[in-house]
Amino acid sequence: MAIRFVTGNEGKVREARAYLEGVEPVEQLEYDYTEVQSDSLAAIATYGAREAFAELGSDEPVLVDDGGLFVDALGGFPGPYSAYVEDTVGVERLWRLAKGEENRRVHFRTVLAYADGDGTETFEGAVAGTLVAPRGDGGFGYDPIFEYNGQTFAEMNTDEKNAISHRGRALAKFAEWYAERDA
Ligand code: ITT
Repeated sequence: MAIRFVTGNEGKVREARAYLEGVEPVEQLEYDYTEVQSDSLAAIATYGAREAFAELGSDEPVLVDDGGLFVDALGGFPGPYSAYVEDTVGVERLWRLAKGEENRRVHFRTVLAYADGDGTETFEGAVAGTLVAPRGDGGFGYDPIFEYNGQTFAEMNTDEKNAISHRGRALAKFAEWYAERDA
């Protein structure tokens, strides 16, 4: 049964599709679920997945992905507000804001929430990197300013990014759980 990935972000879908190839087909579905205000990504994703599954009808499971970029020197900013900051401040200006800091450590975190008729499960993934001046044309969002092992995420192809990224790690946990559940 296809999994409906509820998101307006095609980059997330591309990565999930590549990772889950051979496991389940992934369809993008745009539905504006309620994003509750919370510091907990798991709470935001769980609420969204439950609501989407209930409202959309059909038995097909849904997946919601909520996450963001956490800059250590800025107390974790923009964190859960990453989408808003990307739209307002922008990636280049976030870099300029943080580049004066001595500590350039950053994290990407994400929580995938999966909902079907049996309930909701969450899977978390995180990766640490270094904030750098923008490089690369691939990926999406903050990828050009996130460096891991000398390469920005925007300089990697989808499979290379999936092998180490926050989303790849969350998808790995999901795929393992999904396979065991079906067994
Ligand atoms: P949906 O809510 O519709 O899924 P969104 O892009 O608004 O799409 P979020 O609310 O989860 O997603 O916001 C996450 C923010 O963090 C957003 O600005 C993304 O571009 C960024 N982000 C998330 N994962 C990323 C990744 O792997 N690489 C670069 N930026 C990422």
